[in-house]
Amino acid sequence: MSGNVTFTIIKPDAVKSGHSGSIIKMIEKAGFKLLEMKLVSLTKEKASEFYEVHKEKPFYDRLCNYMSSGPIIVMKLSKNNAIEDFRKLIGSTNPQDAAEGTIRNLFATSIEANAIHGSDSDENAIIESDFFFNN
Ligand code: IDP
Ligand code: MG
Repeated sequence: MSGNVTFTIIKPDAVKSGHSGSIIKMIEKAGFKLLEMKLVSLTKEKASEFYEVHKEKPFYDRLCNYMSSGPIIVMKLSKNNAIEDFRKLIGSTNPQDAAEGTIRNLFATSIEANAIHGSDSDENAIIESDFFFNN
């Protein structure tokens, strides 16, 4: 059982293609409450900072270019068992492996442009939401 808070990003591909409303609707329908929300654009530097844990990965540079390629919507959400339930709602990183009806299954176009981010631990949910909302 995880805690009550998670953090999410509707990524540039999903905002660009007009899927933000449908995604937010799915999030609310799944029982998550919006604690904070805003539309922002990341510089490549800010994107690199956010994804610093992946800096050794071969896809890091492309990922940072992609995440700074257009506006994103960041949200802090609450629900019991938030981390686990949200990861279930979004589906696997690679949309080809994402379960039927998950957000990535419906809206992701590739393993990189996969529509949405979800925190992977209680600790990271706080670090990631503070990155956008507490400074
Ligand atoms: P997650 O978002 O499901 O937690 P992570 O492994 O934390 O997946 O990767 C962070 C993000 O980096 C992914 O959501 C995706 O946008 C991108 N990414 C992950 N693996 C690859 C890859 O093999 N090629 C290109 N981009 C990737
Ligand atoms: Mg991750």
